[in-house]
Amino acid sequence: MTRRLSHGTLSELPAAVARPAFDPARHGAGIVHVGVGAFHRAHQAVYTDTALAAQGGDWRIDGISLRSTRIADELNPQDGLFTLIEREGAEAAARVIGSLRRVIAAARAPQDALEALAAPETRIVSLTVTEKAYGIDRARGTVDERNPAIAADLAAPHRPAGVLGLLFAGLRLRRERGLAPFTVLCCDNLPENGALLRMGLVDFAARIDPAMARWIDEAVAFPSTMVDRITPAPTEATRALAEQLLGMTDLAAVEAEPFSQWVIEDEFSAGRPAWEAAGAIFTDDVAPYEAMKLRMLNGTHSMMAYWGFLAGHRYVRDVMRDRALSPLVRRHMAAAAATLTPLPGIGLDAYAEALARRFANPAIGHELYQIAMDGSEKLPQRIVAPALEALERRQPLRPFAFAVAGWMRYCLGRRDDGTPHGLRDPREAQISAAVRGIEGDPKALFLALCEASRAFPRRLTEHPLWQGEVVGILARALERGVAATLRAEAEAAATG
Ligand code: CS2
Repeated sequence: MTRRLSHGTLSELPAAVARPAFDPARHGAGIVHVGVGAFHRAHQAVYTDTALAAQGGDWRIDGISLRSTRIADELNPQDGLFTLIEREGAEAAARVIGSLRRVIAAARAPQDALEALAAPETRIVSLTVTEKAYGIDRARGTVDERNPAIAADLAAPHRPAGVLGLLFAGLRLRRERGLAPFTVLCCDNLPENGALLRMGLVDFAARIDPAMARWIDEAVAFPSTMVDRITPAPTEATRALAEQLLGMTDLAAVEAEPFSQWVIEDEFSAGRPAWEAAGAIFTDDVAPYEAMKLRMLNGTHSMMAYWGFLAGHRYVRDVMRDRALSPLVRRHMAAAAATLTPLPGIGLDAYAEALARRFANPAIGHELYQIAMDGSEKLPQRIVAPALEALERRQPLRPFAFAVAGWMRYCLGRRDDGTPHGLRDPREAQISAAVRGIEGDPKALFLALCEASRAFPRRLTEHPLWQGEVVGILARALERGVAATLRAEAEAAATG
C-alpha cells in the first residue's frame, strides 16, 4: 500500500515539493469556510497558507461542506493537507498547503457545523458555494422563497440545510452567547457579492426574527471581493499526477493555472490574515474589478462554453485553437471591455491579451461542460449586465446576443449530430419543458427561454434590436447547423 499525505509523512516528501513554511499544528483556526471545493483549495486556502507563513496568527481554516461527505473523508485523514499543482506548459509545480485544519460534513454532523460558526475563535466565515446556492433575488432585493433551501430553512431555522440558514443560525448562536459576529466573506462570482449577501441574509433574518435582522445589518461586515484562478475540477489524472510528484497518495490534490488574483474590500470587523503578503489587493471598492472579471473572463468563458461544446470541443484550450471561434473570443472580450469604466493602472487590452493566453494554457484541461453548468444563474452578471450597458451606450450588442443564442441552442439538450447532454441548471426542468415541441421555431424558443430561465429583464428581451439579433443567430444555427453559424459569425466579425 502506498503512503498517504499527512502531517506524519510531510518530512518524506521529495525536495522539489514545497511544503508549508509554518508548523500547522501551532496555529489555531480563525476562519470557517463553507464549500471546500477545488476552487477554495486553489485560491483562498493558498493565500491563507502564504499569510500564515509570512505573519503567523491563528488563522487556519475549518471547512464545512454542506452536501458532500466525500471531501471530509478525503481531507481529514490527511490532516487537512492537500497539494496544489500549478500547471503551465510542461511545468508542474507541487506545493502542499497547510492552512486547512479539518472539514466538517454538515450533512453528517450539522451540530458540529453550527458550533464551528459559533466558536469564539471564528472571526471570518468565507464562502464558495456557487451562484445558485444563495437563493437571493437581486432584482427584488429579497430571498427567493421558491428556492427549496430557502423555503426549508425558513420553515425550520434551527436545522439549517442551506447557506443563508446556516449563516443565520450561526450568527444567532453567537448573539445568544454574547459573542461578536464574524465577518462574512462571499467569494463567489457575483457582482457586489458582499452587498448582495448582506441584503439576502438581512431579508432572510427579518422573516424569522426582526431583532436579529437589525443586528446583522448593523454589526456584521460583508466585504465584497473578486476572486480569480482557473481551476478545473480535479480528475483521476490529477490524483495520478499528485502521486507521481509526491511519491505518495493525495486524494484532495487540485490543479490550477499559475495566475491568481484576489481583490478585497478591507472591512473586517474582527481582523483578518495578512493576505496582502500573498498578493491580495485591498481596495475601497471592488465593483469595477468584479465587473471587469465577470464580463471579460467569465462572460467570454460562458460564450465559449456553449458554442465550443456545441461545436464538439471538450476544453477551453481547444476553443482557442478553433479558427472560427478564437476570433469570436477576442471580439467578445473587446465588446465586454467597452462596457467597463476603466480602472487606474489596468489596461483592458493587456487584460484581454493575458486572458487569451490563460485560456490557451495547454496544461489546463478546463471542461467546457463544467463552465456551461447553471447558465440561468450565470448569464445575468456575465452577459446581460454588459448587454444592457452596451444598449445604453449604443455600442454593438451582437457579441452578447451571440452568447445568448449559443446558450439557447445549448438548451435544446443535443448537438447537431444528435448527441444528447444534460443542462445541469437549477431551472433545468422548466427550461426543458419550455422548449418541448417548439425546437424548430427560433422566435418561440427565444420567448419561451427568456420566460423559463428568469435570467433576462424585459427591457432587454423586449428590445427589437436585441430580439432581432438573438433570434437571427438562433435561426441560422437551427437551419444551417452550428459549424456554419460559427463560420458565418467569424467572417462577419472579420469584415466588421
Ligand atoms: C468559470 C469560472 O465555471 C465557470 O463558470 O467561468 O469558474 C472561472 O474559471 C473562474 O471564475 C476563474 O477565476
